[in-house]
Amino acid sequence: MDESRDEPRGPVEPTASAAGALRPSWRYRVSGGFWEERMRVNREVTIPLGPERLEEAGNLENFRLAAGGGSGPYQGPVFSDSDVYKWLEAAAWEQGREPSPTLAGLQAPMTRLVASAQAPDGYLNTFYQCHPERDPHFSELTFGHELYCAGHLFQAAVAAVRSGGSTELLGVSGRFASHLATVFGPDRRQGVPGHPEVEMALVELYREGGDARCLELARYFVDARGNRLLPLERFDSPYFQDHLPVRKATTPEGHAVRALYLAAGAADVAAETGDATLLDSLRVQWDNMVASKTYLTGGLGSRWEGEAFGDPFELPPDLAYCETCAAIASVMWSWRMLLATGDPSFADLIERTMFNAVIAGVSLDGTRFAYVNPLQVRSTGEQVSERSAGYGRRAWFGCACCPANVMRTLSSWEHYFVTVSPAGVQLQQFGTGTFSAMTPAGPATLLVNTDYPWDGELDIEVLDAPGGSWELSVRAPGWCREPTGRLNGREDLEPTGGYLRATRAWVPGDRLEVRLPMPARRTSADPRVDAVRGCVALERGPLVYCFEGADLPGGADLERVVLPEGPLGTRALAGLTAGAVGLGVDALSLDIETSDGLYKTPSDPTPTGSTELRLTAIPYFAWGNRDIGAMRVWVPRA
Ligand code: FUB
Ligand code: ZN
Repeated sequence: MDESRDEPRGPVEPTASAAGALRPSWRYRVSGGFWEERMRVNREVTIPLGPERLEEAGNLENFRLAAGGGSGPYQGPVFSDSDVYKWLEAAAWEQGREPSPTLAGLQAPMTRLVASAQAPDGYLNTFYQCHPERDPHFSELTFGHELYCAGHLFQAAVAAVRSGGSTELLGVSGRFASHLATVFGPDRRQGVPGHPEVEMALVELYREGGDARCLELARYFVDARGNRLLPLERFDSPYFQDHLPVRKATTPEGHAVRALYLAAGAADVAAETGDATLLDSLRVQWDNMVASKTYLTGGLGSRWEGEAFGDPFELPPDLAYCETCAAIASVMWSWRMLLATGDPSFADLIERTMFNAVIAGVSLDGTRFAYVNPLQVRSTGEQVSERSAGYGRRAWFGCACCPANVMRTLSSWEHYFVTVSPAGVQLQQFGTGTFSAMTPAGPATLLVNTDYPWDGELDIEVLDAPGGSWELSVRAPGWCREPTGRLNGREDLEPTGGYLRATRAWVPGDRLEVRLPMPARRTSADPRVDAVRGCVALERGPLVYCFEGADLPGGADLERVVLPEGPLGTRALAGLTAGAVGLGVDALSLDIETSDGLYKTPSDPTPTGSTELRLTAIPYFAWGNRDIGAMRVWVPRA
C-alpha cells in the first residue's frame, strides 16, 4: 500500500509485517446501482437519525452525567456508551467517503462530550462513573461491558483518523488503552472481557499508533480466554466462549456476537503475531460454522436463549434469532480471514451475509431496524419481545446494539470491495463505481459498470494503468455455476481458485467483461436441518428470496402454501428498491382438515384439496417493508 497517497483507510489495516495473503486496497467509490442507494439512505436518513435517538434513549445524557454536567439517573443498559461510539464510527467513515458539514456538526459536539467524560487516569465508562458504589472498576467483567465499550471507542477513534478527521478520540483511546495495560496482562490482573470486542479494537489501535502494549493486551485476552476466568452469572462458560481456549475450539459456541467478535479479534492477533496455529483453528471454526450453523441468509444464532448458536443443523427458520449484529460480526471475521488466506469463500460469505442478513436489519427507507431476523414469521404468531420480527422493524430498542452497527457497516462497506496482493488486484465485491489500487507495477484505476445483484454482468474498464504487468482477478462467486470472463472481446478466461484472472500489461481502454449467469434457482434444505426438511428456498445470484403474506391473494394462508416443481420466472418489482427483480412461481395452497382439532392431520395426511396460485417471491432483505404479516423463505415441496 502506498502510504504517501492521501486515501481514506478502512477498518482493518494490517501492518507491513503482518502475515496474510492479501491486503485491503484503497476504498472503492460506489457511484450507482444497488449499493449506492443503500449507502445513500444510510448517509442521508439513517445516520442523521442517530443523535436524536441516542438523546431520547439517554445515551448522551449519560456522558454529561459522567462529565459532571448532567442530571438524573444513568439510563439504558450497561453498554449504552457503545451505541454512541458506533454512531461516531459510522459518521467518521462517511466523512472519509465525502465530507458532510451536517454530519460534522453532529460529530464534533459528540466527540467533545465523550472526551469530557474521561477520567484523569484514562478510564471511561459512563455506567461505572455514574455508579461509584460499584467500584473498583473491572470487577464485574462477566456482564460489566467496560472492555466492550472501550473496544467500540477505539474503533470510532481509528475510523476518525483514517477518514482524515479529528484525532481527539484517538487521544482519548490511547489514554484509556494505557490505563488498561496497567490493569490487565500476564503479569498483572488475570481476566477477560465478558463480551469480546476489545481484542480487534486493540489490534487496530496498535496498527494506528504503533503502541505494542495494545497488541500484547489483545494477544493476552485471546490467549487467556477459555480458561474459565469469568465468574459465572446467568449463563455457563460456553455462552462466554470461556470453556475452551480459542485454539482448541472447533466450532463457534455460545452467544453469537461474542463468539464472532472474538474470532475477528483472534484473526487480527494471528495476523500481527504470525500465529499460524491460531489461524488454522479459526479456519476450522469458520468451516464448521458455514457447514452446519449458518442460515441460508448468512444469519447466525439459532437460539433466543442466550442469543446463541445452537447445535449443528439446529437452524429453525421461525425461531431463528439471527441478530443483525451477529451477521455484521460474521462479515468482520470473514474479511479478516479473506485477508489472511486469499480464499474467496470468505468473500462469498460476506456477500451472502451483506445482501441478505445485514441489510434486512434496516428498512428500505432507512428509519427502522430489525434486531432478530428469522426466516419465517407466522401469520398467527405471538410476538414475545420488542425484538420479535413479527412486530416489524422498530425505530429503536431498549438494547439498541443493532441500529448503529448497521450504520457503521454500510458506511465502511466500500472498504471491503477490493484487495491487493504481490500479484495484483482482486475485485471481491461488485457494484457500479471506480477504484484505484496499487498494483505491483504502480497505481491503476478501473471503472465497473453493473446492475448487480439484479443481473450478473460486470463491465470493467481500465482507466489508468502504470505500464508493467499485473494480474486482475474478479471473484467468481460460489453461487455461480458458469462464470466467464472475456478480455477485450477476444480472450476467454476460465476461473481458477475461485477467481477469473488475467495477467497483462494493462493499458487504458482494456476491458474485461465478466458474466455471472444468475438463473433463479431452487435450493433444497439439508435433511439434517429437521425444521425445514423437505422444503425448498428460492435464490437468484447472491439473493435469497422469501414469500410475504402481502403478495398472497386475499385470504390465502402462507402456512398452507407448497411448491410443485416448475419453471421460475423473473419479474420487475415495483415499490421496493430501484431495479428490484422478483421471482414468479406456481404454488398450491392446500386445504387441510385436522381430525380432532389438534395439529395433526388424519392418518392419511393427503390434503383434501388445493388451489393453484401464481406467487411472487421478493428478496429477503426487502421483507417487512409493506404491511407486516407472514413471511417465509423455506417452503415445503408439493
Ligand atoms: O451485550 C451487548 C450486545 O447486546 C450484544 O452484542 C448483543 O447480542 C446484545 O445482547
Ligand atoms: Zn445487536
